[in-house]
Amino acid sequence: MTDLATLEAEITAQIAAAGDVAAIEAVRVSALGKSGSVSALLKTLGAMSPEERKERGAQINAVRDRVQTALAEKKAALETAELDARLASETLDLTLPAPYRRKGSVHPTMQTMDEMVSIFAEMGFAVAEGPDIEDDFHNFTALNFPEKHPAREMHDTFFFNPKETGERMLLRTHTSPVQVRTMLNQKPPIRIIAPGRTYRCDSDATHTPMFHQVEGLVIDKAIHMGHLKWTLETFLARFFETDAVTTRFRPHHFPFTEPSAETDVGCDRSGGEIKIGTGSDWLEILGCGMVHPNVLKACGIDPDEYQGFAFGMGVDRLGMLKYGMPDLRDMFASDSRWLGHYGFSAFSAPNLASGLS
Ligand code: 2NL
Repeated sequence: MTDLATLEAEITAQIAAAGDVAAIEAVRVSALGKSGSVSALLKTLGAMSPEERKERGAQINAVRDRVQTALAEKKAALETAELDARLASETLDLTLPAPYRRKGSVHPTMQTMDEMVSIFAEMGFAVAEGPDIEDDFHNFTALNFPEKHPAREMHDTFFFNPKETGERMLLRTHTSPVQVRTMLNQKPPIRIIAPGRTYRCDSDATHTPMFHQVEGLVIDKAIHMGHLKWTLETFLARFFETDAVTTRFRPHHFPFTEPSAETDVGCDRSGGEIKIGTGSDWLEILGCGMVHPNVLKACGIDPDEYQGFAFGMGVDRLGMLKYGMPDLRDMFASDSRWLGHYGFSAFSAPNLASGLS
């Protein structure tokens, strides 16, 4: 065996014996590094005759190339093995129970919704529900929205891709379609609330793309705005758990009611927080009005025989107000510390007999 063949055999044995990437690097330095064994042989070429150099040079270069290839292959194999070992040792069984589980709680929005439902239920309202995915008729047309109303635009409403018929479904922008469906399906007298999720293309400090509403609808003979005012004042007094609630009705416009009003509650903002039932400030809290005759007609009810009132309020906003949560966006961030702090016990469902909250 020539000295070159012996050297190659030695290096090959070292490569085979290397157990990790660091050992392979050490072999590479000792063979191909600046003062490595193969490099030292290449340095001897200078002293040779041209013919000898040509022959030896080719032999040494061939050894260097084979050593280089062997090093790269072994390194790749070792890296793969190391990764496999890590993957095997770091496996996480996601089906195992978490080491610490926070006790679940009722989200403040749902607590608020339950409170509202229990107050209206005691006042004789039935709860109505409907689909989150609606069509144009139930969400807009039946509610007297003009063809070119801005709420019908892409930038205000989440539309689905059109069906083959060209019809575009949408995510309901209010729970009014639930009331439309009720009017179409049952005869007056009607006394319902429609609690649920609603959706609008809107996201900033005071708006989330999904929010919760409770709407109310009363249809009967000789219903007037006095009934509306009493209903809302009675609700607000019970919701805020004080008899001192004052209200103010400001003229407004909704396509689906005539006349329409926005309702403010009397409050005090002087102490850095909002207190309901005292003070000389006003806070807008809901919208309401007498159901527009066009809406009654679209829902198969004769406006000459029946009248009605309707109202709508934001549940998340009312919950923030009642329970002192300062930022709307925290409501849907799923932060378990926030939920632990503001959440309610699942064993104390609100009812008027034991108190709401
Ligand atoms: C608001 C205002 C409102 C209604 C909702 C309604 C439903 C039918 C007919 C007529 Cl089917 N009206 N709903 C009426 C007035 C106001 O909501 O600011 N909501 C957060």
